[in-house]
Amino acid sequence: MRHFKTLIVAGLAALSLVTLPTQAATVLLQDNFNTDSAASVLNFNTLNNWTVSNGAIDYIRNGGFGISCFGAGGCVDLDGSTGDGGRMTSKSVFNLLSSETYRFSLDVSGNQRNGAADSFVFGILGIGFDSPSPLNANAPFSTYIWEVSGVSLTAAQLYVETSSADNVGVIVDNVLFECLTCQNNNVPEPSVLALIGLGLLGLGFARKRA
Ligand SMILES: [Ca+2]
Ligand SMILES: [Ca+2]
Ligand SMILES: [Ca+2]
Repeated sequence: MRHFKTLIVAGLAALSLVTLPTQAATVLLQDNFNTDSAASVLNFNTLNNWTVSNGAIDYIRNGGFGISCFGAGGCVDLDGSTGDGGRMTSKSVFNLLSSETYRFSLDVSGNQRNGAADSFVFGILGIGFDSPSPLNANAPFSTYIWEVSGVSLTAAQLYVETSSADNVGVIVDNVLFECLTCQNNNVPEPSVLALIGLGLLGLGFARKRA
């Protein structure tokens, strides 16, 4: 019983290490696509934070192929160059709690290359998605927001996908996934949970030895 108590105290200490100052929302994933590659790459499949499936995407450096990203840096043409637009799925998985509200937002423009209007969807696998109206080629960047609450799901993954199949798709930049209601980062990413677990193990062993 006493040992159990010790573990709880150790857990609280470990949690306090990853607690950030009070803020309005807890950022769970943020990606501006600025460091994935130094150059534009067609049919790119090594994004830092996303896996590509169900087709292909192109990685764009600002100005590449005549495409403007949201600013300097990089972004994604959601329809690569294989005639089959792709799906990006987050490598990070999230433990979503039904008591919290989450917001998934991203900046998206039209294809910028005079192609037909393009559809896209973005959402969370296993929960649902938002499907904005198709974007005309010259539609400027706008921020699209989808909020979800009252759902409980472990290993939730974000995704963005297009049905475009003509090699020119919507341009995606600045993905942000936040918990709007979480206090004190009480929904850490699994990677952080793992670190806490390791910390607990270490502290447990240290206590035993002492
Ligand atoms: Ca960017
Ligand atoms: Ca393309
Ligand atoms: Ca298209």
